[in-house]
Amino acid sequence: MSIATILEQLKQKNPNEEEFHQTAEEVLFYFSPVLEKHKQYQQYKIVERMLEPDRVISFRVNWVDDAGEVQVNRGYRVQMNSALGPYKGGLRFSPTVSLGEFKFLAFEQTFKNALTGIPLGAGKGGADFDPRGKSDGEVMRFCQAFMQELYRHIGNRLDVPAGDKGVGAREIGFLFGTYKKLQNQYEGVLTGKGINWGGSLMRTEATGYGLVYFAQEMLRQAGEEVSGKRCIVSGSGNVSQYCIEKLIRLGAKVVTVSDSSGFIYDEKGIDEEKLAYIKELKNEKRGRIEEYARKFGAEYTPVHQGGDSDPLWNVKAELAFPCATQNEVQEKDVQNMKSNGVFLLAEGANMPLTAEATKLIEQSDILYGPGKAANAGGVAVSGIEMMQNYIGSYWSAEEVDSRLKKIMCDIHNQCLQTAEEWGFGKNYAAGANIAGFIRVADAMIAQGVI
Ligand code: NDP
Ligand code: 2IT
Repeated sequence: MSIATILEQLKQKNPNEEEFHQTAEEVLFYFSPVLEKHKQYQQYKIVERMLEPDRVISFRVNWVDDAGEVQVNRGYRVQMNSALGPYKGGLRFSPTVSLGEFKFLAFEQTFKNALTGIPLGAGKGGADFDPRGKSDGEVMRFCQAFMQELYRHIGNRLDVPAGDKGVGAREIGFLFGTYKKLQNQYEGVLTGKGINWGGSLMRTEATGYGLVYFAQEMLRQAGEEVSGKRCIVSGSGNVSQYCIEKLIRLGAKVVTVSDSSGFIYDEKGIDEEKLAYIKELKNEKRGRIEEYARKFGAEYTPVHQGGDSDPLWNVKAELAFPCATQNEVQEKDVQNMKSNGVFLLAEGANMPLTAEATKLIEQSDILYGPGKAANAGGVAVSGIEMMQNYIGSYWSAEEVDSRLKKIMCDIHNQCLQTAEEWGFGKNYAAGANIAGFIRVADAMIAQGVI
């Protein structure tokens, strides 16, 4: 079956899952030469099978809020592919989530996890729960109720969730505590755990640091370096905070940071003291980024929904790191970045570029690091956390950081080598998708039609 027919059938079979269609279209675009050369991938219907999750779990989550009112939410876990290892991928809590969003994220995760070289399958899940504005007690009760159902579907060698948007250290703690209570067993089961109860050093930093290590490799290819560059970063959560930290430590100047309400432009640059304030504001006080402007005298621009561009991406810079959410960068934003001299964009978020923005950036001379490669450091250190849980022994921050660096460097090289091998020049997206695909496809063929 041709790629076009596969995509057509996917849309018919899964209506209203636009983000899943978007990622499938972007990924499958590169597969024609691979399917042409390796007929067994067609014979065994590998692409069609990869697009159909092994299992989708959807469940009701009931909990009681601080006012004593019963709340009803919906939880999900998409167990996408287990050819390479146990299902692995984060949990997202956000009021707007849908099944299509989890399928897009789980599909991306399949290729990303394969690229890490660690034996990890792929999954993703979460709930239509908004942690913003909730008390710690409400978040705890929600996490307990969510895990009361999820616990029967996950396990150390079965499915190992972690954090994602809206799920950080606090939520992982409540989820882990509930799992342990229900199973009466102390096992790894989630990653991103606290460092004195089974977590790995450097997991908190891993996605953001890994993103910058990946960008460093891209820059090295172009005879450039991070030091001295002006950078624009979106988001102010886990990925952004540690992306900014690593950029600052490598001598770059970061001039933006944002949240879902608006963005900060700080011409003087974010330094370590300002970053410590951002961490406290977002991780402890759970406040709005606008407060940064009042504290440090920077410019704040509230978000305008529905426009064809975001002024954050029109701030003059050389390096861009979208680290908030999907489809946050539109075609016009890429045009603005080009005119402003941005010459590298590496994705901390999953699919932060719209389909049109992705097409445009791939035709431009901006170096483009796709999320499934550039943000793989998080899941890579999750894999390293799982290894430590299995062996019951823990490694130093230096050890984990050096493994992370090596993995990001290996992913970078795989992308370039694979792109070149398949006639896509220096296209990192082509390399990432094809390299990840071949690894999963070969394992699926070896394991039979199951
Ligand atoms: P967090 O919840 O820690 O932070 C998300 C940030 O993005 C917050 O600043 C949030 O603002 C902002 N944001 C959320 N929704 C929107 C929106 N619709 N428009 C603008 N800004 C928004 O999540 P993470 O940092 O963990 O995740 C960020 C991205 O990185 C996601 O795409 C995630 O899938 C991806 N990712 C995460 C990994 C990880 O290890 N955590 C690994 C690989 C990828 P507010 O405070 O207002 O909510
Ligand atoms: O998108 C991602 O790679 C993550 N949210 C991290 C997944 C993980 O299992 O650490």
